[in-house]
Amino acid sequence: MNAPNTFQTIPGQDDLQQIPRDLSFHPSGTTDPKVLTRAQVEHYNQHGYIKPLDIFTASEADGLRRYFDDLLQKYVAEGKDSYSISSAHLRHGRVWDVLTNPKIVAVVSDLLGPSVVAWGSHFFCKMPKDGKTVSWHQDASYWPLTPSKAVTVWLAIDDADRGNASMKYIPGTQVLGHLTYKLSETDESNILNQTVPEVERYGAPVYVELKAGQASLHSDLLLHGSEVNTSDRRRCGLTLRYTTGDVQAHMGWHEKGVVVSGPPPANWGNRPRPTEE
Ligand SMILES: O=C(O)CCC(=O)C(=O)O
Repeated sequence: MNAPNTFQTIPGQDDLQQIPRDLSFHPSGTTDPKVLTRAQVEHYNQHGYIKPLDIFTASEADGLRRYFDDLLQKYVAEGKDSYSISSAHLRHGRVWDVLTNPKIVAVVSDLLGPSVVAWGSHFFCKMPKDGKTVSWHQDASYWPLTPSKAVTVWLAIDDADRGNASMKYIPGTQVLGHLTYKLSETDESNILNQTVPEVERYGAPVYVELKAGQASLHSDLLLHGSEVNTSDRRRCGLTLRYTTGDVQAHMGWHEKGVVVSGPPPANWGNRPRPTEE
C-alpha cells in the first residue's frame, strides 16, 4: 500500500488526549555549533527562538515566491484556501527541496544534534484583509509526537512585518510546559482551534519581522500566533518542521518523515522526493 500524502492538519482533541506525551522543553545540548553561533544556541535555550536567519538570496526568494504564486492559484482553482497547502513535501518536489535544503538542515542540526527527521511543511498565507488570526498557541499541543523536541523554521515567502501580521512570540514561554488552553471561539476566526488565554501574564510579545528569504526558528513549546492582516499586502510563510530520530510519532505521522541527517531511524518513514513540482 502506498504511504498517504495528505494528513489532517489539526488532529482531534480526543485522539491527542489518549497519547501519553512528554511535553517539556528539551534544550539544545550543542556546545560546538557549525553554522549558528554559541550565542544563538544559548538564545534558543533561553528564549525559545532565533531570528532572523538569512537562508535564500533575494533572487532565490523571488523564484520561490513565483513558484508559490502558481501553486496557490492551482489550489484556489480547486476551491481550497490559502492555508490549505499542508504536508506539501509529500506531494510537491519543490517543497521537499526546501525542507531538505542543506543550509536549513545545518541550522536545525546545530540545535537538534546529528539525527534529524523533517516531517512537516505548511504554507500559512495571510491574504490581504482575509480576517484570519492564528491565536496564541503552542505547536506541541497539536502534535501526536513525544517527547516534544520539534523545531519550526518559518521561512518568509513574502516580506513579513507588523503591518501585514508577522508572527509574534512570547519569549521564554517554552519552559512553562503544556499551557492550559481553551477551544477557540468562532469570532476569533482562528486558523487553528486552540487559544491560550491571558498571555500578558507571560510577558510582552516580540514581533518576527523578516524579509522574503529569511527565516525564524522556534521551539514547539513557545507561545506564538499572528493577528489579522489588515494591510493590502499578502503575508505568506512556509513552516518547515523538524525533530530528532528518537521521537515517537503517533496517528501515522511517522509516514510524513524525511530523514535529513543521520542514519534512518526505525520509527520514522523516509519519503522520497515527489515527481510533481
Ligand atoms: O504564520 C503564522 O501566522 C503562524 C504560524 C504558526 O503558528 C507556526 O509556525 O506554528
